[in-house]
Amino acid sequence: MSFPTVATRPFDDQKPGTAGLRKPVARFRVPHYLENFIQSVFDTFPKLAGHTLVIGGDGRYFNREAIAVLLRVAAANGVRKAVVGRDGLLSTPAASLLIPAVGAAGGFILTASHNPGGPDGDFGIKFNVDNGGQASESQTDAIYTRSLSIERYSILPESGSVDLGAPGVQQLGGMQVEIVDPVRHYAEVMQRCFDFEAMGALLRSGVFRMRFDAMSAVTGPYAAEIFEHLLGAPAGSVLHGVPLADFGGGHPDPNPHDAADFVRLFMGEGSPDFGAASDGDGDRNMILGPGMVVSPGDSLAVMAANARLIPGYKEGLAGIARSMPTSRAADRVAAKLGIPCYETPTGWRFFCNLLDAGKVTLCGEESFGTSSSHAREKDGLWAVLFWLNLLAVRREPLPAIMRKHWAEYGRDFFLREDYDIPDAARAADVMRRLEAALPDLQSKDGIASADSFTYTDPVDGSVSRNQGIRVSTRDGGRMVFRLSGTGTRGATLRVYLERHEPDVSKQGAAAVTALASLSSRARAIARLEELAGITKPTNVT
Ligand code: VG1
Ligand code: CO
Repeated sequence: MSFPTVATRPFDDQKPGTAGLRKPVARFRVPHYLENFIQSVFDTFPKLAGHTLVIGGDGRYFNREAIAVLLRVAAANGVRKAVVGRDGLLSTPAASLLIPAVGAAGGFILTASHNPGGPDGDFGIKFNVDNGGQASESQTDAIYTRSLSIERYSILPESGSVDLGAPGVQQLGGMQVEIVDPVRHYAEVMQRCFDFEAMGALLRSGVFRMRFDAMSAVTGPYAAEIFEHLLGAPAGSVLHGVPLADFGGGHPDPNPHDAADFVRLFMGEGSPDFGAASDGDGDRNMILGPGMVVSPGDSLAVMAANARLIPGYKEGLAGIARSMPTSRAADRVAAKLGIPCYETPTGWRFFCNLLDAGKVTLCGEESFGTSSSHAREKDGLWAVLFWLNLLAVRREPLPAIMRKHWAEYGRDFFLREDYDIPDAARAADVMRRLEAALPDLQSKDGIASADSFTYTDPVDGSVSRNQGIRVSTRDGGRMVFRLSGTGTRGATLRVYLERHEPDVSKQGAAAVTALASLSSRARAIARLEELAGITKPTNVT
């Protein structure tokens, strides 16, 4: 069969970053831009023809228009069937779970995650393969290479259209389009992982109050169904539960800076017992209790230490993996359990080989992302349910669980400092000079080691270089420097700080206080004031 093709010219900026291609909406609106990228994926993965694809997004501005184009290009490339979330919605973890469940050869997830949405905001698209995980680095490199030489794409004429709000099967050219409930399959998987009876009893007990902030992004309908409907939490437990195209003007990143109002709810009298927030596409989670935000590394460590209490993990863990900038709290738990702990570059795709090979059960990232072998993406609501299940079994307040954990393993104070540097070339220069200074740094007083992180995948042997600069101090501190790969304007230097504190009497300090001297040391090492005129972080989370 032959399909209508359109002549085009390559764009030179379609290299996917940490998680897919992200650009301002205006860039995606340039004629042929979106079509070129999608066709580059089909050209790189010719086996998609004749198979099923999963499609959905975080509901941000331009989601529906992009899905309409994607469906027309998919149909013209011979895709047999597209399974699409109703109204074009699917959280990243829900899409990831649906891909293998429906036997799809892959899926497109339309999201720029935590980046702001709206006509002046960002849009994004990522391609996931048949196991539900993001395309690997070598695969995204191949897509990018293809995008640099593309001369035509296939697309059905404009007249073909699909009603995204109508559940059931429709036809687009030779392709079937099935519109599915975005929540149902996801909720079923969660019911297999966790003890819904115990969690429901806790939420309905009247003595336990939970608040979940969906940040006006995609998790609203998932949280309402799971917490309020299936588990019986009182109505109003879910805040900002309606997905909005511009996230209500907010920045849907669950961290103490972007979710400051929500965090304040927990910092005084009358705090809820448990809180959580999720990001734009539902793959991240921030966990809170009275008076505290659980750091990403601590969350992973506590999950690992308590995994056997949770039905889906009662057999124990094969291993743990954490991204390199994530604090080393999980390493201590792994050592005690006698299981391996792997250190990978930032970006969830680096966990997938380890998960597929059965080497790890839990994974965690430095930006409030956690998940397990149940999926090939990070999974925000899964992590919230893990904690809720834990609280329902241990019947102890969250702060008590944290204090006991620190008493046993020591506390790993952790912070991420973001430095926005409007001139991307200058930011690259800061990193280049830092790298050049490594040999000098290694011999400096108080420095235990300093290197640029290279990752060799233990499963397929692939090597990923320049994944961030690590500097460890002799007193148990660590600083990590890397450039953000998800921003669309200027550059952001991320500096991750951590320090292990075994002394229980000092574990109650605020992380900003405990890490203050490491913070100024990091600025000096990167010569931020001298090279970029920067004296303090843009924000700290
Ligand atoms: C950020 C986070 C990283 C995460 C990535 C994608 O990347 O720091 O941990 O994997 O976003 O997550 P970067 O390169 O800006 O630091 V998501 O929730 O945006 O899909
Ligand atoms: Co996300």
